Amino acid sequence: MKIYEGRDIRNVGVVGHGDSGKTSLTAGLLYTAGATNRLTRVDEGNTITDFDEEEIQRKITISTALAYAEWKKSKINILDTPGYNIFINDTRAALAAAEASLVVVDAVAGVEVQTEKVWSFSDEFKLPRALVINKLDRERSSFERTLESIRSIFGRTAVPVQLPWGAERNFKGVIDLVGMKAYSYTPDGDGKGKETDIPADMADEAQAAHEVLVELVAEGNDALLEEFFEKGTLPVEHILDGMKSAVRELRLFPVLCASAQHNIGTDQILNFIVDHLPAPTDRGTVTGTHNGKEVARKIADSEHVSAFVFKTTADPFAGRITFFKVYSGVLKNDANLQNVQRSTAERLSHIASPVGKTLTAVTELHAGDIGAVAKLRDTLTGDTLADKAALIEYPSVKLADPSIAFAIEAKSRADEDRMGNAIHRILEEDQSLRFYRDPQTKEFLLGGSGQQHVEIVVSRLKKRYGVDVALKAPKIPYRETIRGKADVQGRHKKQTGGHGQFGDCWIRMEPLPRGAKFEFANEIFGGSIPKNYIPAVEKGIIEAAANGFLAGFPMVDFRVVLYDGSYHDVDSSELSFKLAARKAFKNAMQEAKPTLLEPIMNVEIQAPVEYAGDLMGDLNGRRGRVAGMDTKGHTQIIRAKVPMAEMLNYYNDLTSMTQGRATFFMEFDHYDFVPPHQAEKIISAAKAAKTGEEEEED
Ligand SMILES: Nc1nc2c(ncn2[C@@H]2O[C@H](COP(=O)(O)OP(=O)(O)OP(=O)(O)O)[C@@H](O)[C@H]2O)c(=O)[nH]1
Ligand SMILES: [Mg+2]
Repeated sequence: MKIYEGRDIRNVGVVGHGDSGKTSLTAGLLYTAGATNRLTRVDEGNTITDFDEEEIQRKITISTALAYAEWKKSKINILDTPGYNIFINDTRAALAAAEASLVVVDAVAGVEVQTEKVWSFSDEFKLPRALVINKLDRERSSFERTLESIRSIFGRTAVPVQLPWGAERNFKGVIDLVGMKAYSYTPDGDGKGKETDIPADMADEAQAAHEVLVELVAEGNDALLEEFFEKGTLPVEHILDGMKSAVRELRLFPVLCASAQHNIGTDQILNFIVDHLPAPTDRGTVTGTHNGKEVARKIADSEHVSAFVFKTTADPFAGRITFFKVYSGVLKNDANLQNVQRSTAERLSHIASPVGKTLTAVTELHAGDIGAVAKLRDTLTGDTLADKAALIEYPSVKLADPSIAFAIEAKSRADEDRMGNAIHRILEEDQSLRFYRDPQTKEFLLGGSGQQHVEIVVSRLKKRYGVDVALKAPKIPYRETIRGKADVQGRHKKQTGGHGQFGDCWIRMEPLPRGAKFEFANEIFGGSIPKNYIPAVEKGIIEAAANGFLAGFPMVDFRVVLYDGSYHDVDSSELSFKLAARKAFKNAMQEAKPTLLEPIMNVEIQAPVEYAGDLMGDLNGRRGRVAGMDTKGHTQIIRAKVPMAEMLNYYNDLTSMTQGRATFFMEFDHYDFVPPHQAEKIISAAKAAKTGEEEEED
């Protein structure tokens, strides 16, 4: 393929709420630019960017995919990102490689929760952006209503640069408000509009919209503003120039029109991307660190090579594929680079420009371009690859932590043996997953952003690696503690022929604050217990505490003081003192008011404001305590502390309460007392389980 210089490259993230038509729009852009020889469709499972088996089956984008379109002597790298809340982490990670975003809005639904989310990601990366009102062919779609919802949330600097020509079934093209021309399209055609004059019945409307646009373009630029007031309008070249800088300075967010389904408007969008969105080189420099100091690197071919890895995929056949953005220098095929974070050398053989799952080989990639390479050994997402002569480390994007975890159980011994390895490969690909073993419950836990996220891992384990596992709700890691004090003796004495066993200790036990775990103090003076047996007493207490008292949960947050005892010259041993300590522990628990502790989660919910009342009521029923509320646009944010035991099915409940329009995140916060009546149930359930186990063992 042709080699492009940075100034002729555009890296565009196509972002938006789930189902708004990002993948379909990408398909339209690729077809119009001649990158595919027909219009591919999500519903037919043949798009370039939703190529993964799970994506085809579920008809949703799970992970960002890339393809490039060549248009007007430029290379447009399109990042087709996920829109569903549980995969939105991946969208954020992908935007690290973009200079601009195209925010797709469904013309029926208007701005939705994830539209606001991707807007805030674009803010975070300071990306110039345009909005595409898509699905204008659909029944009950409305350009005006959608524009209204856009402007009410993102402000009046979101302004149309096009108007739709026709509506719903009769949507046939767009009116360009800069050049003041109309473009009509053949539905499902080649995406190339036929230029005509603006139809007479739309002339007034177009003129009014033109003036609004021109005024906004002039607003931030004194010279233009003066010219505008003098002449009442601006020449096309000046509008174009003014718009270009207004878009780059985030003063203007142009709104375009499309039907991705029927490939209407796509050539105008490609023109817009090339003409108005910035090239990577326009950004000037990028900042990284070297030896702990901040350094700036020019985005230019003349610099030493450096590249940032923003994505990794793990294909069971092709192996690992690394996606990177060349920030500086010219990356030649077969280059030897240093992985800066891991201090290892990597050879980049067969560098390529990705088109979905296909890798188009290239001889070199210039500063600002995006590329892919297979079979790197140590490199993972977030790493920097750089010329040894000029090392630099770019900051990686920190992803949100998982909001939900399931216990994962291998179906057979063979599955168990292979499970860990396979999961680790999947984790390389998706850094928003977590896999770990709960030290207390001994369960393997898989954390993700939602149930479907974790289910996809299960499905991939089976299809890609032949590993069969089942998901279960995780066990709650309850703990035990005490609320009162005790002062007791523990005595162990056994006489069985030969020499016997004798240990005797006096302890005080008292509660400690939450999180203090365990303290042991020795206050024996005068040798009532010889020094060498004292560690055995401590060990005995620790061992007994690990198995709890009430329901077998580990006991925490208490202090034991050993202050007296007695021993026997012949019969005493470490074992006897350990056993004496265990007895002392049991005796102490009778007095010290043992009680259960449960994990309390920090929960943050984001939902459209109209659900706030229902959500608060529901949290109440889950023993939740609301800690704060906030509104952002149409989104209500609720922060609460809720017992983990009440949150096991929250993902499903929240989805049905809000028709899937809410997201939530939770993390462990602290342990707190279980209310008595809940505690009774937990204790009797634990006892029942224990008897069950013992019977099985018999
Ligand atoms: N009528 C109509 N349907 C469309 C249009 N664009 C997309 N669709 C349909 O909307 C559905 C979702 O389209 P996608 O392209 O998968 O949407 P997406 O934004 O990529 O979805 P996610 O990646 O899952 O967030 C599909 O059934 C498309 O056929 C459009 O312009 N008009
Ligand atoms: Mg998609």
